[in-house]
Amino acid sequence: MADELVLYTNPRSRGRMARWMLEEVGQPYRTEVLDFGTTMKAPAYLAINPMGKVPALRHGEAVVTEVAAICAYLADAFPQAGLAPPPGDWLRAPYYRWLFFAAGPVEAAVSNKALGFAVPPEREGMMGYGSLERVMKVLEDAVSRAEYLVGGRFSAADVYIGSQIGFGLMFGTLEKRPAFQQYWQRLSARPAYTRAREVDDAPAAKQ
Ligand SMILES: N[C@@H](CCC(=O)N[C@@H](CS)C(=O)NCC(=O)O)C(=O)O
Repeated sequence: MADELVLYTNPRSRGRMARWMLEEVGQPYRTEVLDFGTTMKAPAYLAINPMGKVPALRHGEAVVTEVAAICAYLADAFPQAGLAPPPGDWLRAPYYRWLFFAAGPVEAAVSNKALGFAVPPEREGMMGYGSLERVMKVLEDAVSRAEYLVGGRFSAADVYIGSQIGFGLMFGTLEKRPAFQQYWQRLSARPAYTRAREVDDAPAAKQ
């Protein structure tokens, strides 16, 4: 039997991003829903993710946490889905770049803004993301250049950056720039995204 894929999640979490990626991959998987504060902090789950956060993914013996890492892992584990440039391809460079840019600078800049923190100009040099404005400009340029981020082809980098943009637009933590809205409109029309959203929005997902 093939190694089982298990998504540990809660429908009100970044686990939605990981589910979208799983739907893009198209392999069978099972879901375990955890409750904030109870099962998410219980020893059984802390053995999977000591951060006590979702999502996490188990694939046979392998455990991976952090949404960006889950997206990258799945793309490599199931190359037939065509969601990453193959190792050795030069497109691997922009692919890594946008995945890590979203997990680091974008996530930090948007979270700090949501908490009302702005980097004092004289400290921008020591902050990994510099300033929110700089990050937003780079992100805007990246999603405006072509239909997709890497080599004109949809990849796991689009799932992750697209998810960050989709969440940001939905929760008002991201400025509604036309480039973000157009990119998100394209991505959210994907059948895999719709399937993932329907599963997470179904009443059963909340139990
Ligand atoms: N850096 C993590 C963030 C995970 C995260 O913060 N998950 C939130 C839900 S969106 C969570 O599990 N919060 C519960 C808690 O911290 O107690 C990732 O990318 O997966």
